Amino acid sequence: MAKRVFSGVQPSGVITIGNYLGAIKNFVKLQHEAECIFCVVDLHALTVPQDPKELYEATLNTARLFVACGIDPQKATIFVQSHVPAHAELSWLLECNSYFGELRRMTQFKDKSAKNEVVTAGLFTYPVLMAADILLYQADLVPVGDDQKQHLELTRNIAERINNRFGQTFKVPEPYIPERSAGGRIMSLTNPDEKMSKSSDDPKSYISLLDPPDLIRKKIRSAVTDSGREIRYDEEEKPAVSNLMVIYSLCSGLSLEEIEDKYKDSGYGQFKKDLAEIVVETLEPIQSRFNELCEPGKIEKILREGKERVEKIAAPTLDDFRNKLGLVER
Ligand code: AQP
Repeated sequence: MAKRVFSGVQPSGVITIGNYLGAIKNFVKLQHEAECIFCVVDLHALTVPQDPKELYEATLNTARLFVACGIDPQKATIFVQSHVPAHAELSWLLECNSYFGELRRMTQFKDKSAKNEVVTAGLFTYPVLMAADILLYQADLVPVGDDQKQHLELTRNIAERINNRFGQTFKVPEPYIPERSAGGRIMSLTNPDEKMSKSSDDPKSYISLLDPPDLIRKKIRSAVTDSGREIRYDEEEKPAVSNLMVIYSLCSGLSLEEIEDKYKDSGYGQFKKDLAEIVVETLEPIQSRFNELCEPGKIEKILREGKERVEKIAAPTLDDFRNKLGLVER
């Protein structure tokens, strides 16, 4: 039987080139090898304050960008998390089988709670909702960026705990995470010690998939570099240039060695100029497909069909777990 793949993206802003290279590019690849389910995880976005109108638009745009990036709705299933109430229900059932201590150790919670004035209970239990998203579909494989490694480990622990207590209930999923040199963690353009994030307050720190060409050129021109002028891949000594090289490599298809060789006699200026053009060329077809998908009703139809498909997959797993917990049939 084909392996099942599940992953999601939060509509907490416009998808960045980090989300694309770290996760979505792999979604596109995996749809040819496995049964794929990709979700716009709007309930996750609610864990930090959102403007309702922006969230609404970002949810539809995230789904449009899935398709624009190459996910084929005939091959893979695309849907919105909140359209399938089973996610929230399973999340509660899993919360009652998760521990305060293990959630307190999650580094994303520590980072985000330090940055946000308002720390919601939802931000704390976020990783359990993520576990529910994955376990509901008995997913074999979860393609994510490396910031989600710890959450995935927690998902596996929760699944194993429940299987041990109640008998086989959930498949224990495997992570699918690229190395850092292959896009697993694209860093901020303004601070190479921080991950690129779509919800950052500083738009210069990220390239969004919908940035117009001139803005992309400007952001890459002003991206921080390291001391010296050598184009060399060295995460320790040259974190900023190494990050730009990963973006260059994944967008152009050239290896890191080929890039080093190509720029052995030039400085950062030429490298950045070329990188900007390569990123513009990579995003141009995505942006034009995105514009086509803005036609009223187009993405909504894809999302309705997706919801109907996944509801059928989710129901038996949720019912089985409800029975095992002793909840009366409905
Ligand atoms: N910088 C990154 N490099 C590589 N992969 C990344 N991902 C996120 N940032 C990078 C991966 O993209 C997928 C979708 O991420 P998400 O929307 O679920 O949330 P996130 O991981 O919290 O991403 P952001 O962009 O930083 O969102 P905000 O700003 O809302 O927190 C995931 O597979 C993620 O690993």
